[in-house]
Amino acid sequence: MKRRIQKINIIEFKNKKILLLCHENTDLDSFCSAAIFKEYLKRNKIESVIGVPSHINEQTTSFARKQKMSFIINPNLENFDLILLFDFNDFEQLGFLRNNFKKLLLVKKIKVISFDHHFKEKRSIANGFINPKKLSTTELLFDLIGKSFNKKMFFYACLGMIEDTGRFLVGSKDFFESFSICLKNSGKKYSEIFRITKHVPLEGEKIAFLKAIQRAKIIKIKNVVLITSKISFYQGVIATKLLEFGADISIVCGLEKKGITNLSARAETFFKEKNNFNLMKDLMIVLEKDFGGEIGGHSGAAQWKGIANEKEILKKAESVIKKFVIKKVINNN
Ligand SMILES: [Mn+2]
Repeated sequence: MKRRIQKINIIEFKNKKILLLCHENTDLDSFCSAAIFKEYLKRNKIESVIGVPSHINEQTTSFARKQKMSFIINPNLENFDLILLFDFNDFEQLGFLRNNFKKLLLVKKIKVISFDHHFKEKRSIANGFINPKKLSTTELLFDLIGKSFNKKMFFYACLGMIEDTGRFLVGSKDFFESFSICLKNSGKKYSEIFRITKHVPLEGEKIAFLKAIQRAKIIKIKNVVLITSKISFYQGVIATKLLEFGADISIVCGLEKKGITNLSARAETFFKEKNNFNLMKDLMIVLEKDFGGEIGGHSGAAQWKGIANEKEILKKAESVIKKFVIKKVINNN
């Protein structure tokens, strides 16, 4: 089936009270996407407000401060009649706003549109502009409204693109072409933009990483390297780091507060594309069938969250990967 090319119809945004909502623990991709859209609406003489559920990460806070961009923490949803979601489409990522949001959908006629590059799930909040082939939401916006970008918007787009590719650990021809156009028109040096995306690990993160390394297990299936580890926090960040240690696939699992187990996985781009491997389809959906819970992410980075014994679910994940490799991977060189 050919993908329908979606276009923004600016009339739909006129005379509405618009909230541009970022996901909880807002990162640069989510915030910059909202900022790009705010600028786009402003250029069309439409006012809007950026909101974040409860927490915005340190990097994004300092960026917003330097750019003098205002945003509301925990906005009152009732004040709006059009809510746009940036870089997410899941009730889970609404943080403290979740219950109010759900209630409001039931009692008030409120329109929600999502701009997202994560796989759409059955439980997703809304339709909208969703394309899991895009590596960042800012890249998605560039495709959609790039023709009306100004300097600032090009600059913001670069940030989301660097952030979400783990500083170019993944990429594609289209992606780099778009990035190059954005950089050229941003009026910024590459080094300036790159510096903003630099992630300085917190003390707890460093300790968690060292512990995870101590506990790591290297499993070789044919010539595919799977690295697994167990840790109660920072599973996603650590799984990403493990790819740098030569893993084709990494899985980090741990029991978090309130008895919720989190299993995060990453797949190396070359391996993933060569073998047509997709963490969502080939791993998370299988885990969801056996263990219930909730899954999210895309082909190269995904997570499972729910109630399960960490040993059991990790064992299952390992066996799912083993089966895939034995069946589908011919030669990984
Ligand atoms: Mn993103």
